Amino acid sequence: MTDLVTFGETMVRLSPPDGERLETTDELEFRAAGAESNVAVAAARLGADAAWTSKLPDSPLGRRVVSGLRRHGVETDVVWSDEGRQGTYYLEHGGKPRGSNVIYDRAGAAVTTAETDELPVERVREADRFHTTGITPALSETLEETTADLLAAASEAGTTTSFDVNYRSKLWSPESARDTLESLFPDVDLLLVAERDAREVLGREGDPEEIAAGLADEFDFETVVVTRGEEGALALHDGETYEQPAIETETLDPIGTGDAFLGAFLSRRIAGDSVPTALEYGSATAALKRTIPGDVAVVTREEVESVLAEEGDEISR
Ligand code: KDG
Repeated sequence: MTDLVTFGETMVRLSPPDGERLETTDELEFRAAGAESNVAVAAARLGADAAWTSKLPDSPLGRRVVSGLRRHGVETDVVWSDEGRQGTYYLEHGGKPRGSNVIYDRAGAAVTTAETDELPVERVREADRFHTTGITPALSETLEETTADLLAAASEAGTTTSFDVNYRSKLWSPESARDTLESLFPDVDLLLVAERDAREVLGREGDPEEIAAGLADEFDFETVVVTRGEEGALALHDGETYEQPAIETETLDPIGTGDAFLGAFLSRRIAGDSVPTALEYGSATAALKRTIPGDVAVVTREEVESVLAEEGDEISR
């Protein structure tokens, strides 16, 4: 049995060196990145038996995505396609007052045609956990259906499902996102949502505790995690609320922070730890991720635990 199966698109990320503009750069750094595989990487690196499933073009770029994930210990269960392309995104790193700029070039990606019956549904049904995000159903009508089918299959089989809202304004409007996401929520056990998305996409009001309670009541989630950037995170689980402060970090690359947090959180829940312990691991892994270029948390469990030990020392001093 696989501990965790994640499903979504993994793109090639191309970025000019820090400060350089896309318009004039002569160099592009090459990485593989996708919210769901980022989660699998963090979980695998921290000890979970994690797999990622998707559809990729049978091309050097598709194979590069797979080798990029395997090197972190993620098992890949991929449908290889002769049609469709490798999704790509360009990232121009910014600094104040110029923010980072993301340009998607992912239309027509092979994954957008991924249908349920070509994917490893049995594996999802047999896994301990299944994870996907709000990016996947935004990519095509086919993927909207496939995401719904996989969540339903997992839920029916007793696989614990997690879902990160991960709203991307370059893919859809808040209104269509809300409609689609709310239709998926009945098959989700653990919802992770950034406080801003909860307000601006899901139309929630009140403080983070009220947001989590409102969502848990309406959709019967077992766990709701509200992430709050520098304010940390809050989790509501089985009626109990837990708060986790963020750990101070020097940010080199913030992309993938939420995925690192969730991958670490899931790895500890899979190992049988409590929600507050899983939140601590999530927070330490998220802080470490921000010091590492690229979308994935290239960390070890020892590093995460040493961050937690230092935090413990700070608190008791
Ligand atoms: O959460 C980080 C992701 O946004 C990044 O890795 C790229 O998957 C990605 C996307 O669709 O934006």
